[in-house]
Amino acid sequence: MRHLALLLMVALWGGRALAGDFSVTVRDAEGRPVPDAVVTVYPNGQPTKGPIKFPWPYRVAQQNIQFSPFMLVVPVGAEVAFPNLDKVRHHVYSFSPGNKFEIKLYGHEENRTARMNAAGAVAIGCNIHDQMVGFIKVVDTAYAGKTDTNGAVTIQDIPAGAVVAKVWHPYLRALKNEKTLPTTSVGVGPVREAVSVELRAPADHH
Ligand SMILES: [Cu+2]
Repeated sequence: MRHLALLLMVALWGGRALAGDFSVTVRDAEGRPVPDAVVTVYPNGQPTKGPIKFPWPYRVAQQNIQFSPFMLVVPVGAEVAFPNLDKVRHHVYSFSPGNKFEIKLYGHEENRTARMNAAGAVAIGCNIHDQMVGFIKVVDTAYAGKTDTNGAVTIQDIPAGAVVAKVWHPYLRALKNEKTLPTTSVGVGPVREAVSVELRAPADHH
């Protein structure tokens, strides 16, 4: 029976690379879904060699005196656009190591960008509006995504085999706000994991 199952698997997957999906659900200590948690998966524990491209836009708009989205995942080297959709002026900056930048934005200027040079977390703020808070997670793996409003994310087509998987959230109570997930391998089928994290209250950044 085992041999038959294996033969069937080989037959089904013959001719294409073995890969699997990895779904993660993140909840806080009270069981509430945690959106905007970033899951990164490293096949064999290694960063991706060569260019990484995600299907979503590398863009953080300012709209209604807020950053939209609150959390953006981009690969190392990405040019991130910062369109100002408000009628007021914004002055967007980051002091995060490796990714410091500062841009003065006037209404509806669509073409201002900043390059994210280093993997890591980038906290962004506005010099004019203290309440504006956002984050860019710069990653060095092609297998990454952020949780939706249900706290769920699926990373697709990860090469089958050993992986190191991590979850990061700016308010996660852990070293570097990051936690390694128990999952250590993905296969030809889907792998699911539910993780519980402890969050601290957002920092008062005045
Ligand atoms: Cu502003």
